Amino acid sequence: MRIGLSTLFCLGKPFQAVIKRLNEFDVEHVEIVDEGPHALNNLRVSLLKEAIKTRGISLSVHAPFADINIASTSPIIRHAIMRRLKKSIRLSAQLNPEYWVFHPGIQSAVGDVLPNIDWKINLKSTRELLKEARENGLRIAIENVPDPFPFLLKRAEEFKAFYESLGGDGVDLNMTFDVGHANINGQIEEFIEKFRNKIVHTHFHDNNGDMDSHLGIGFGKINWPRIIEDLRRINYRGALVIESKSNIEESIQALKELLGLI
Ligand SMILES: [Mn+2]
Repeated sequence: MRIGLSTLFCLGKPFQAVIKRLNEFDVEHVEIVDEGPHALNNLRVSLLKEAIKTRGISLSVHAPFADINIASTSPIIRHAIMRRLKKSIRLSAQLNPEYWVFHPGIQSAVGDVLPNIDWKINLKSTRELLKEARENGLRIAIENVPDPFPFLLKRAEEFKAFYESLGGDGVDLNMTFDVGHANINGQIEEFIEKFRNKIVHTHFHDNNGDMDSHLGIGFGKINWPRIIEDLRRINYRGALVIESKSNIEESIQALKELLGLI
C-alpha cells in the first residue's frame, strides 16, 4: 500500500506552485483534483507530465465535482455536465493515471413525483462515462459519498443495487472507498466486506462521525489501525490517498506509523 496525497488541501494555491510544493511531501502517489483554479488544460497536463517524470510517482485524477450532478433531470444541464466530465477524462488519459475518480449523481427535486428518474439517469450517465473512459484507455472508479448530502449512492446497499442495475456494464467500474464518508454512515466494515473485490482506490481523512470535516489522520475518531488491518486482510494493493484539508504533514507521519514504515 502506497501513501498518496490529494491536492484538495491546496486547491486555493496557484497550480504551478502546488506542483513544485508536491516535491516537498514524502508520498508515492498524488491525486490531482481537476476542479476550480486547478481545472486541467493542455498546459497543466504538460506541467504534470514533466513533474511525474522527474519524480517517478503514481497518479490519480479526481473528476470535477462542484455543480456536477450526473443524474441531472434537465437534458441541457446534463449535457453540459457530461461535456465537462468527458473533457476531464480525455485530458486525464494523457497522464495515464491509475484511476479517474468520480461522484455519483444527486437525488432529483422532482424525484418524488417522477420515481426512479434520477436513478435511471445516474445509470445512463455512468454508462456514458465508462464508454468514454474505455475509448481513452482510462480506468474509472466511483466514490462513496457522505450524508447528509442528497446523493443517490451513499450506503453499501445502494451501491449493491447500483451494481446490480449496471449488470455487465459494471464489470469495468471499480470503487474508490472513502473511509471518512463511510464513517459518517457507520459502514466502514460493511463497505470493505461487501466490496472487497471492487475497491481499487481509497481516500483517507478523519472526522468525528457527525460531519464530513476532512480532518487530518488521527484528528477525528476513526479507528485507523483497524482500517489498515482490514485493508491488509482483503489484500488491498492500491494507494491510500490522504484527502484531509489540514494537518497534512501530521497525516503523512501518522500513516507511515500505521503502515510500520517508521
Ligand atoms: Mn473522497
